[in-house]
Amino acid sequence: WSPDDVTVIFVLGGPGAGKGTQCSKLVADYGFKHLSAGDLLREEQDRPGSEFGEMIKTYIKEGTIVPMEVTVQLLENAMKLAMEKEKKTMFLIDGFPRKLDQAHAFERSVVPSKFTLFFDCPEDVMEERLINRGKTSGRADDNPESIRKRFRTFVETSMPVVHEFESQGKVVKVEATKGPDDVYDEVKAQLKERGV
Ligand code: UP5
Ligand code: MG
Repeated sequence: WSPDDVTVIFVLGGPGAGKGTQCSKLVADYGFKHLSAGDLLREEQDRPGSEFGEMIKTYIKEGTIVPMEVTVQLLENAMKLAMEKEKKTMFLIDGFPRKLDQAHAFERSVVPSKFTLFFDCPEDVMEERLINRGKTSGRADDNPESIRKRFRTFVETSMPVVHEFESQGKVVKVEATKGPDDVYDEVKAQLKERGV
């Protein structure tokens, strides 16, 4: 496949900002293929025989970033599969890139992003959402200690990615504090402005 034939939109925002929620809505209305890096890593972690399972488990619990080779490969495989089997060309890459090295590697070796949809949300709001979800999610990182670590990684490691894309004029920022439908209305308006 050729990079000219695919459109990639990165979806970033802090833990619990609502990336997954908004991506599901976008899939229903626009036919994007939604690929969550976190979901792909959790699947790989649980895949019998995976040589990375234990490592991924540790990184996720500690809220740190899994070495990029693993994540980029999982994303690339999933993209190829979606192109071949589902004839998809439009991708929402959710929760990635969250470190500068990943951003550079992906845009160099896979495809440059069209832009980044960035969900801006205060920590206290995100924390409440995650604690709530933790009651039923079964996610190993939805506990107060892991949440604190995820917030720290987001500020220290992932925000520099957002700032770099911002300096290239490639960030579409959406305020993510209101309810899911209000946030989505703004997403749709912003995408329209960008010709999507
Ligand atoms: N909710 C959502 N929107 C709401 C709204 N507007 N109003 C009220 N409630 C709202 O939402 C979270 C919760 O809030 C849900 O209960 C939802 O109903 C509610 P969700 O849409 O799931 O938010 P999201 O931003 O997707 O939160 P998530 O927890 O998935 O974000 P993370 O970025 O922390 O998780 P992710 O799965 O992307 O990554 C997990 C870990 O994987 C990372 O910490 C890291 O260790 C690892 N990772 C890597 O190492 N490398 C990568 O490239 C990616 C991940
Ligand atoms: Mg998510």
